[in-house]
Amino acid sequence: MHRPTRPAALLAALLAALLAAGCRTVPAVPAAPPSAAAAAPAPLPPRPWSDEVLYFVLVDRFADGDLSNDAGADRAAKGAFHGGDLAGLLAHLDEIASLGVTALWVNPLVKNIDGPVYGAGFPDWGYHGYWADDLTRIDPRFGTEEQLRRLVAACHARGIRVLLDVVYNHAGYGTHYLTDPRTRDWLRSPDRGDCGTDDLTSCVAGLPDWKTERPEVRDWLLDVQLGWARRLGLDGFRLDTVKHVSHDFWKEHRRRARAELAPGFFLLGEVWGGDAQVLDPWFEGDELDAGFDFGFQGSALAWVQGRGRTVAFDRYLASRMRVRPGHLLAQYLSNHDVPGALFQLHGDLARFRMAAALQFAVSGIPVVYYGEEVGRPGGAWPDNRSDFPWGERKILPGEGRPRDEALRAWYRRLVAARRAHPALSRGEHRGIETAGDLYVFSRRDPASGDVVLVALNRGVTAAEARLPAPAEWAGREPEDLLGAAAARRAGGDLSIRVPSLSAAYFAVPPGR
Ligand SMILES: [Ca+2]
Ligand SMILES: [Ca+2]
Repeated sequence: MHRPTRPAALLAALLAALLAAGCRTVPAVPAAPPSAAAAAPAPLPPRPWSDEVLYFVLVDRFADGDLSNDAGADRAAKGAFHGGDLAGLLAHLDEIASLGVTALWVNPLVKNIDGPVYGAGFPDWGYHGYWADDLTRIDPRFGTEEQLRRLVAACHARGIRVLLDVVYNHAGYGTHYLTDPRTRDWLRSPDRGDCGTDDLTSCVAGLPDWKTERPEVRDWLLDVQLGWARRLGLDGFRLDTVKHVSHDFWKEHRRRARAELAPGFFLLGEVWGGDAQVLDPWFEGDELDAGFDFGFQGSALAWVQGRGRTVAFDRYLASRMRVRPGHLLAQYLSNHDVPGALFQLHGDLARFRMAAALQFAVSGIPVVYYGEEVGRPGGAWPDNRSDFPWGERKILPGEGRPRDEALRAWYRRLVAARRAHPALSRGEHRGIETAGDLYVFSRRDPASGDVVLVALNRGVTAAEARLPAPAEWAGREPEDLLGAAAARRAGGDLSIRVPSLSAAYFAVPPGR
């Protein structure tokens, strides 16, 4: 197990500085390594997060740009490091940027535990970054702090914001923090038998649980993580295991993030089982800006497969609009903790494309999980974390894995439509056709006058309908932004035809 050593002089200097600043508590361990000389990348101008399209990448599984940090990597082992790193992500950032996404979420990048654990029945390593062993440095298997800073700068240069995944709740299995005399009393662990039985004090998945209720632990964790954000110019955090840390902690976290970073520093939290109602306690106290919508994947996949009545699905989508004002849901079709959508659909690309069209046509932040836009098969854990498919391109670790360029073009179209039409991101939702397999709803943004009619046909034959044309279209002819369906005016009405198992976004160009 790695044990960091730090110069005594640095410790002394930090202590002196803290005492001089009149700190109430003296941390037992330094909050941060010596600050690097490079300035944080310049921030992007503010823009509403409701309009962002977020891309989530597991760095180890994307692109290997530095073979020299691959010691111990084994691409044939599902639970091992595969060699992907910040250098690879930086070198191939345009693979992501050219989709049109506007924000990037990267997994935790701090130093993780060195060896594997065997609880899953196979050697399982911290390639995902959620098993921290040293919060004060970047895992060399991922790269360096300077590379992460360069990544943030490269993203900002492309207008892309960066969210770093941060875990405040727990450390990695067997972390050195359990034995370090400075921190050993700061954690609960199963080995000691002192894990609690409630959400806050239990040891999630047997992981050592930080005693975040102790001010010195809380302050040190906040010092370390907010320090990363400040030095790297991050735009926000994706927060792990939110329900396992107290509301008091999250309120202090928010207060300090605003005071020390930026008023708009964005906080997207993982509250397991989250939806508009479940997340509200964290929104009510303004602890988070946004939370993942755990209901969307199942609801959308069920509907495209013909399960459940359309009117009930429409009620569900309408209920998503009742999120507390100023806060957002984030909807995903796949992530690292659930079986992916394409896998759940048994590879049915037509229904997968419909589900993706739904994801980009509802309020909240659409989250694309790396590779699903090119048909990465995914699967149940751990196959849901397989290598990014690069096809014929000579990029490890996913070189040679097949990819679906037509599906990628579909995603580019969805992202472009979403970015061009504020109604898709901010509009009001209203069900129009909700009786059968043809489902039509409108998204209407009063501020811009933009209206999009979203039509999906889950039936096995083409469907037709006659609908009132939105008044905002003022006699102009709509087109299907997705290219498959047809609409024509018939007096004040609109006659639409949607092919079987397809989706359409009907709109007129905005701002005319
Ligand atoms: Ca590497
Ligand atoms: Ca906890």
